[in-house]
Amino acid sequence: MNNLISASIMCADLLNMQGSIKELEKANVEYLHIDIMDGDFVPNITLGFDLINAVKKATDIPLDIHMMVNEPGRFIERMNVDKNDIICIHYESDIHIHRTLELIKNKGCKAGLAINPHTPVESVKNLMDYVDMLLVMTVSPGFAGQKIFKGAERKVTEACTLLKEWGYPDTLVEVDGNISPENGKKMHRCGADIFVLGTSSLFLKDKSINEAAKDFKEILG
Ligand code: S6P
Ligand code: MG
Repeated sequence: MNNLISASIMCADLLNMQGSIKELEKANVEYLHIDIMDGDFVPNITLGFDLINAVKKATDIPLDIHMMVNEPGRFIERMNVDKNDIICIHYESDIHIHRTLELIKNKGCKAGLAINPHTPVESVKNLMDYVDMLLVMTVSPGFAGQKIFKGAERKVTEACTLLKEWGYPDTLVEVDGNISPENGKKMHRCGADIFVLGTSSLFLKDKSINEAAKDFKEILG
């Protein structure tokens, strides 16, 4: 169990991305979470590949790229990443998911696999040899500012238990969606390692990023 913060930059000040990244560096967040959406796999369109590559040049914070696109294998080559970065694809988005995970591993970075709230954890068992991080979505993907789904605690607990049972105790478990300090604490108790923070806890009107990140880590203990 870790307490790593992945800052969701679609929730940052998009007109001042450089300033936001500087603040996130000062706050010592462990990852920058970059949401890529195609308007097809999810009903929204957000950040793109040119932004990923520009952010990569601007900071040493590792990237945590969350691909919410159909057939993500088409885009893996477009991304400039290194061994500390994660490219995460959705189980539901690709018929040839094993081949796409291999493509990601061949780039030399870490491979992440995400599952939607309705996808059983058991579905990913045969893929875990190719996966460094399992992202358990705690909302349906597509938008910031949603409410955590009711089965989230049970599902994250199940994911952490099954990974150990299957022989993958070092595979990281990430949670994404409405991770407020209160929900973060619950997810931490369930065994999650990486916490995607957006409008619920890091990008707030009444607190700086630095203060919000510090408060979140303190709450996890
Ligand atoms: C949503 C996306 C997420 C959001 C994050 C926002 O589909 O994958 O990464 O950016 O959940 O956080 P919050 O606290 O607004 O839910
Ligand atoms: Mg995300």
